[in-house]
Amino acid sequence: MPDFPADFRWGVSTSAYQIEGATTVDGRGPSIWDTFAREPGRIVDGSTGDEACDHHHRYAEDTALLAGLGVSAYRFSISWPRIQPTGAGQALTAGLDFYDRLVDGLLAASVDPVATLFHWDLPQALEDAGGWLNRDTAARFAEYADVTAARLGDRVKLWITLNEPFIHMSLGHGMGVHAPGRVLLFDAFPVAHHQLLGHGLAVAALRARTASPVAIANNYSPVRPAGDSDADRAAAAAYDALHNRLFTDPLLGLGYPDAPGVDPTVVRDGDLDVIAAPIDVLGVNYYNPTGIRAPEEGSPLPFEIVPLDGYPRTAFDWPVAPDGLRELLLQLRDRYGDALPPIQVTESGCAYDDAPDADGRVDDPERIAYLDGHVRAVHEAIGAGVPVTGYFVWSLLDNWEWAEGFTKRFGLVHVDYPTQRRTPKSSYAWFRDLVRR
Ligand code: IFM
Repeated sequence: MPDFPADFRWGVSTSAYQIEGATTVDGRGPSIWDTFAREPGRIVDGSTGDEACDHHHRYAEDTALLAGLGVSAYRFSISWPRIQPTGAGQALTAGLDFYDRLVDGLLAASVDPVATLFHWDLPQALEDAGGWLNRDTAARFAEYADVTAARLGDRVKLWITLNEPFIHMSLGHGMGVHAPGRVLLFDAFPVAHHQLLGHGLAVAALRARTASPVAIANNYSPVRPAGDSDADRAAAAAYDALHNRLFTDPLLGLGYPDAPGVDPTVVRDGDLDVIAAPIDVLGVNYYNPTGIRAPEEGSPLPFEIVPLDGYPRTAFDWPVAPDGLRELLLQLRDRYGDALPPIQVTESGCAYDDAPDADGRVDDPERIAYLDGHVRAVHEAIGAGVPVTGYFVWSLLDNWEWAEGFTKRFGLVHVDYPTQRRTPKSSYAWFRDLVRR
């Protein structure tokens, strides 16, 4: 492996609903994922995040795993309904206490706490009032950012406002396969705008409470047209605008791109200035490129997603394409030039059907190959002049993978859910050695 700058940030990521469990302790309110997971047929194995990895009780053991890994940063998310059970009003001391203990434990282990404020677990009470379709949710989000940073702002080293607002809009509100399960197709645009407005308002709230840098974590997927026809290229451009530009152009001061569904009547005077408040870091979550062709006649979508041939595949059937990460990083630099802040790859990882062998060891050579390829792609992008300053593996632990329940394992650490026993996989040792070097 080639050398990285000495101050390069190596980390791992998780999110609250996927690992914490303890969904009814200390006054936590229900989130949209508690509700959605209980609806028959929503989650492939019928599970919920009620227990997940029981991290709320086992955070000290998990902090020891982070210390053993030697990472310089840990990206976790804060559960909004743990802090404000109905998404408004006074913060719950007990909810904040949990993150306070976690943050102090991380600092004692020399691991920088990186906190995401919204990783999809909206308080159910806000959803009942319209959720992200309701402009007021943006103001509520800023209030939550304020009360959270009032308690943790002196110790969190990087704040991330939203995780993957594109996925929350498209899977949660466009296609209905994630919470809250709405099927609005392109009428989901207000969800995009109100998340971005909430981000901008939260940036201001965070700036008032902390000197730590502020970021957003977007999901990106470089787009490959299936063929050379004008129709395929137009379809690829439409998908690219939706997935890769809708949540980045306005952040970097360019306003909304010409993407399907963009509705200027939702955007009020001054909103775009709020959204374009400078950020210190752009978080980039990358898993795979997307193949696109022109849609069949009569399709409600202006594109069709097609499998990309010629790549190995993960247990999620996602293509393993490290070249896509390099391409994406170069594309961001070429697209945004001087407006592009330093990038940290805030998620990168893969699911495989990892299981302990007869000796209890979990060997995951595919994950090592995956990570090796993606880390090298980052190195090449840095060599080409892209300002990348960090790389976080998704994920520390096998965890509750949303609509896939417990069926997809992304961790460097295997979790046996019935016993909650943690077993570091061979990729954990590989990543530890990389970080040490
Ligand atoms: O598990 C998710 C995470 O919550 C958001 N980014 C993608 C991961 C893998 O699907």
